[in-house]
Amino acid sequence: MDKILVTRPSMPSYDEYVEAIKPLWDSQWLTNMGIYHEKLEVELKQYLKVSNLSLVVNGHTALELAIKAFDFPNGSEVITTPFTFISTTHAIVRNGLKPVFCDVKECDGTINEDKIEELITDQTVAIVPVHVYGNVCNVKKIQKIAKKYGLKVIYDAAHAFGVEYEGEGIGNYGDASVFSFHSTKVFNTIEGGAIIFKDDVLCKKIRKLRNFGIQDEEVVSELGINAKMNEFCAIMGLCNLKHINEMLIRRRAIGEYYKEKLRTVKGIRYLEIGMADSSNFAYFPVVLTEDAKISRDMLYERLCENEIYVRKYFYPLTSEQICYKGKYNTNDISCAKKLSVSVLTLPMYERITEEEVDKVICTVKKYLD
Ligand code: T4K
Repeated sequence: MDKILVTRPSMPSYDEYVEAIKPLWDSQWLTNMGIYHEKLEVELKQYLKVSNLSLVVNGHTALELAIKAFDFPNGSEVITTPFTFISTTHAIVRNGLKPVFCDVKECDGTINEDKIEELITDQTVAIVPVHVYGNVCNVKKIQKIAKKYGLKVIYDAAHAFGVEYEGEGIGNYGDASVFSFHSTKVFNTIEGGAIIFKDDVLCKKIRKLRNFGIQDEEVVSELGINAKMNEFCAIMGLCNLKHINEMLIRRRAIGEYYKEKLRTVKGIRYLEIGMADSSNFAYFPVVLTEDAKISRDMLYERLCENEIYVRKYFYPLTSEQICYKGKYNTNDISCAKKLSVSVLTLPMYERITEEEVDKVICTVKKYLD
């Protein structure tokens, strides 16, 4: 058996992809909002149940541009979570803004909505929560707070592809939501991302921002960048989207199998899915509790020795990374700290075999039981 990685990309068959990209050779139209790019935007809008969607080159750029579109004054404060991939914090800082780290909830890893208000100052302009692992934040309460204080909400929905709340696509929440379509995500375009805005004016603006700020052949009205998705990536997305429902069903089956087989193991707990109607099983995080026989780091090492390359998503907290440590606020983020030293994400992707899942389960049991 080969080594088992935390994830592998979802891919169509080789023949399906090759067949799909053939027309590109004849058309010689490879990027700059080609027909496949436009088709993918239409199909994703339908699938994600959102009224607008702008594709970009990756999830990070999606978040950075979404924040940029609001033109917040330099140095303004943005309340966010440290329990996330570094991209979330980088996107805030790279926009010249100051991250204010808020604690998360132990039950699901999302921002603790009851701790947001105490962090608001007259410098606060926005909240950037993360639907971490596809677990949905308390979107209702966050909206209420934002309305009360006149703040913008930009959701990092990188993990939340296909997730809904009360039957509505999760991308509809906040003033903006961004998705990642990186190879390691539930749905991928190799590299890619998307931005959804509530406001039509911002939606038009983002379309310029992703293309150097170009308005027309002779007019540049924004300080934009090149964030355009190319046609090869768009076609990968179109192929993957055809199979997305089977992929999600398979992920669910693996997740449920893990839970069933690990049910009796002492020392692990699962995160709740927050406000989500159901999980997309983007990741399979397990949290080691105090009665676990060995520590998270020891289990990580034992699994690696057995060629099972799980990951400590998300450790260290972004606020603890060298580039940020000691630079920003010192709020109480004890739940985030605790979670980040006790979580492990087990291998989860639709092509993992039963034999491989059984090997992961047996190995976890061997060290925890
Ligand atoms: N916000 C959040 C909350 C995010 O989690 C992310 C990205 C973003 C924003 C930014 O979105 P993007 O700009 O990336 O679209 C991976 C992903 O690269 C990253 O997209 C993701 N979050 C993060 C959580 O995970 P690494 O550094 O852990 O990736 P890497 O290369 O170690 O790969 C992980 C596993 O996947 C390995 O076991 C190998 C396997 N793999 C990876 C690739 C790229 C494959 O089998 N095939 C592949 O092509 O960041």
